[in-house]
Amino acid sequence: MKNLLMTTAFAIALTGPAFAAGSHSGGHDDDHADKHAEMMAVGKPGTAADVTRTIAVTMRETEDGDMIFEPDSFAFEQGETIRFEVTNKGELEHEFVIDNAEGNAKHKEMMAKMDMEHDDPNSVRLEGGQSGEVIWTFANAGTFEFACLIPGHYESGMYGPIEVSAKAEAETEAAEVVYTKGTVKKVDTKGGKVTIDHGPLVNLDMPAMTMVFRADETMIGKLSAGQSIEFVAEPVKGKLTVVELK
Ligand SMILES: [Cu+2]
Repeated sequence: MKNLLMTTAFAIALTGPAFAAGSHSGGHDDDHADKHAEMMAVGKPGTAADVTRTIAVTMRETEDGDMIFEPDSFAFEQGETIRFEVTNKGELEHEFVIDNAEGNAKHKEMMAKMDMEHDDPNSVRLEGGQSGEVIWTFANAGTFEFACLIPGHYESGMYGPIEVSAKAEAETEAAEVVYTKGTVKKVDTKGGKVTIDHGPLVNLDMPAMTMVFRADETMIGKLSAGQSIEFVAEPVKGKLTVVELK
């Protein structure tokens, strides 16, 4: 009995770290613990509810003997969940597999030895005329690859790059608007301009100074000389413009 218990404890101890190590390819939070086992460098299986874009993908042979995907490349932003609606418009069987280049190369080697039929969430295999789909979340930034790994097909042209760009940091910064303190020096209602003696403009990386800003009619109406304000300025059509006021 004691032995059995120890064995179980040992097994659990082993499973824990092994599981964690295998899943943390991107250093992500544990919000989908159950999906962690399926996390790959290229991302993880997505759910229909999270789909941000649907993309039609065609697989077919060409008259000059090539085999192609249309489109032949993809560009996504980190975090996007894509529904690939894949149609085999060819006569031969084809598959659509997403992975990184190394993963595809490894799989291709294995398939050259023995035709394996994948049924992983990152792939769909279709007979000529069939349609199917793959829903995938591109959780990590990087360069990945989609391919058909049926022997000979990759070499005939069935692969292309998937570029996943890192989530723009500006986006997160924009979420928390930083107001700058200032004093209105002059208001030019006709010209749509306001002169403000202001503190540092953090979002524009500008030091404190007195500067002329553009402002639309509504904004101008709220401003008068001598007034102490807190405002946000942004370039609008190349001109620094007061866009927020409190
Ligand atoms: Cu193919």
